[in-house]
Amino acid sequence: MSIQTHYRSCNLCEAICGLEIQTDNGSIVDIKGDAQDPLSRGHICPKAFALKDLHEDPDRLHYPIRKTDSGWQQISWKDALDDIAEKLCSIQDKYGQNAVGIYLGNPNVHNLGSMSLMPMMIKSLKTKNKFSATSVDQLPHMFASYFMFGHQFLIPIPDIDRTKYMLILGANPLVSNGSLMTVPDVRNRLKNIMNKGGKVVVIDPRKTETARIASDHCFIQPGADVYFLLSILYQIINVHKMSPGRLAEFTHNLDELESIVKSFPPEATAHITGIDAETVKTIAAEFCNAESAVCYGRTGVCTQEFGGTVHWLINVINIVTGNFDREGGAMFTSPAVDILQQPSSIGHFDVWRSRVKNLPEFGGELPAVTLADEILTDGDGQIKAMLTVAGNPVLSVPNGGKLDPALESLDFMVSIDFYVNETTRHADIILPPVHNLLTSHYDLIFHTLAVRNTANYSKPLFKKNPGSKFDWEIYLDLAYRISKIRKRPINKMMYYMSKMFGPEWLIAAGLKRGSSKLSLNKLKKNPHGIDLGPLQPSFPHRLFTKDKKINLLPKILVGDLKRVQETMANRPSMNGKLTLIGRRQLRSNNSWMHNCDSLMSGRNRFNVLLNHSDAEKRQIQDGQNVRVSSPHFQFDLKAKLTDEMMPGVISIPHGWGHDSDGIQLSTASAQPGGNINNLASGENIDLLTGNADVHLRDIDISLI
Ligand SMILES: Nc1nc2c(c(=O)[nH]1)N[C@H]1C(S)=C(S)[C@@H](COP(=O)(O)OP(=O)(O)OC[C@H]3O[C@@H](n4cnc5c(=O)[nH]c(N)nc54)[C@H](O)[C@@H]3O)O[C@H]1N2
Ligand SMILES: Nc1nc2c(c(=O)[nH]1)N[C@H]1C(S)=C(S)[C@@H](COP(=O)(O)OP(=O)(O)OC[C@H]3O[C@@H](n4cnc5c(=O)[nH]c(N)nc54)[C@H](O)[C@@H]3O)O[C@H]1N2
Ligand code: SF4
Ligand SMILES: [Mo]
Repeated sequence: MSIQTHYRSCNLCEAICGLEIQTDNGSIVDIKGDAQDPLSRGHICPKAFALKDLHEDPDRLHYPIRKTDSGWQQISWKDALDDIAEKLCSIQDKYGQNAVGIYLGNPNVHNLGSMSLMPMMIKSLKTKNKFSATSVDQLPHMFASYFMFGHQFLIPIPDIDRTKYMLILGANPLVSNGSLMTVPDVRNRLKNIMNKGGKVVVIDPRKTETARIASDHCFIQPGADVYFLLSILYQIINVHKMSPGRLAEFTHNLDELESIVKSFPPEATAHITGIDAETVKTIAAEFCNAESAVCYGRTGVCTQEFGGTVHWLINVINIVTGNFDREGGAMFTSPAVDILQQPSSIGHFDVWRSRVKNLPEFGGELPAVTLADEILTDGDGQIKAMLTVAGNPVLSVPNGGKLDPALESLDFMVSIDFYVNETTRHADIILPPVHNLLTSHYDLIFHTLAVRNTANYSKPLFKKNPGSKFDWEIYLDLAYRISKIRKRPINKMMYYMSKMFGPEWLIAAGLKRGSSKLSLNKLKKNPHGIDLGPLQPSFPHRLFTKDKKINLLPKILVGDLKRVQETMANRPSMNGKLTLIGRRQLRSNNSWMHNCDSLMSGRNRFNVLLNHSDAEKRQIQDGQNVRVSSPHFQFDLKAKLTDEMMPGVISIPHGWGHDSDGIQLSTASAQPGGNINNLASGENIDLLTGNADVHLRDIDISLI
């Protein structure tokens, strides 16, 4: 035995937990939490151990494959890359630049190579048809930050370790391990708020794992958060008075708020939200009276009809109560490598629109819900070829049922992914990079979104085989080939330095420019990571607005209240239908990691949660097989009766539906489930931001 111990941060989810991994001669023997990691303090979840399954998975791809009449065939990297560059360019020559579409999936934001060097490849294609998981996820946060603080990534983070009152809407950090709030060990961090005499209040149509440990929980009608928040704000302004403190000096339009909220007293919104006026008044009072407080919302309040406006209101509540940019409130990180300093990262909105549905771009991306339209609708600018990187939009975007055949109809498709999944199976060529443990890692994104400033560099656990490639090598190789065909100059310094040193030289340069003055060498010598302390007040200096002031009432956001009011007056009746919301599970990661034995073993967790009263009306009993249907699709699964669901609302996890041939489902214990995004029409979006609204309001459920 020659056991070696390695330390690295896990980059499967946003918590970036420190791992202590033991290997013996190339095999992983043990994975546990690194107790000395200053952020995660030894915490891990079951997915960390599944890194071993990922490493050993016989279904994971190791070399490029091409689809042929007799199935997938291995090809050389050179042939694959030459062919892809040539095909993408010739399709653009024939049909125009925008004929190549791009979809970027979630794991890219967890991947150093993608965050630093993928832009070279993307830019070389010069297409406006770019899509990503952002518009099925956090776009509303970015939208609100862009318009209020002048930068799409200047995202407020709850100062969870010091707050006395945390109001959580549409997030379940106990299962997700936190999002746009890198917060490993969140269970203990939340418990600490309560142990210190503070409160945690959860607003969610489901009494979630987080709600169960919180001080209080209120059910809310899916999509009604905007009304709840307007009523909270009404109370703050009319009863408790605004107390922005030092923020008043650099916040525009504070005095105009009162007229904006005047039509939303708690009595006027209770029938829509399902939260009675007294409860709203109590929450507003508690929030205002707490020594410090923070309101935080996440995917449940992003992927809905008014996601953008909800996130604006959350910021407004934190600002006008003085719980912004101060201890215990919503704060901002000072990351050792500050991606916000790149001028190109600031963002933009509505510089161009999608061809078919005329939807605005944000930050250079169009709403993912309209990707299928852009492929299927004939005409100038139609997408004829696709490049997907680390994504599975067939399962993750409403409506997957339309996207699936759409991808099959393309002239050419290439996917960069180490699995054949429901999306990549449509590709002509799949390029697999090496997986997480074989790469070095510095988390450019999640240090920027963390509840504490830390910095952590991870060395690769194993050396990759000479015949395999890092993600960033694939990006550089494709960018080089495409630029050569196009006779366009490539950024030589970026290309050659990166070819030679990988993305690490960019991290070294970023650290040097950063305020903490760390060096890559120092990080390498500190494998547990370096603590840079709690979040510090940084406004107005950190603001990116030209006048260094907070734009409290951006016209575009205030303007959306018209839609809010119209919808309030014309809520459609449910006609006996149910509303379907999604749910995440600890042993699952969106649509992937379902091939990991250690996660999939045990009972089948793919079920529909419904309230006893809804079950009784339909004569459904616990554990029975039921059919869930919408006008677009249906599938069968087991019913679990529970009072954790709000009456009229049911919950099914997303990311499932692995029922096609030849995909990553060799594991005997794997649970195929059904694709909830197939139930969607793909028409539901937040009209302001273009983010997907994943709530489905036309759902039937019946015994089979
Ligand atoms: N109904 C409903 N739909 C949702 C959601 C919901 O709550 N409800 N949530 C949405 C959210 S928040 C998100 S983020 C999206 C996720 O949606 P996507 O990003 O489209 O899908 P993932 O399941 O994350 O896709 C992961 C793919 O990336 C590959 N992969 C993993 N790591 C790497 C890597 O390092 N390099 C490469 N090249 N490939 C890699 C995996 O093999 C897998 O095929 O789903 C969204 N869809
Ligand atoms: N184990 C695990 N961890 C993950 C992931 C995973 O798939 N598995 N995915 C990762 C990704 S990509 C992301 S983006 C994060 C997401 O992180 P979170 O946002 O914390 O995750 P969710 O569990 O989707 O929490 C959303 C909550 O919103 C509630 N909700 C739904 N609709 C509404 C509504 O209209 N109003 C309100 N108030 N609540 C609503 C749901 O019931 C749910 O409890 O998690 C990340 N972490
Ligand atoms: S919580 Fe996230 S980062 Fe931590 S071990 Fe689990 S998957 Fe990895
Ligand atoms: Mo996400």
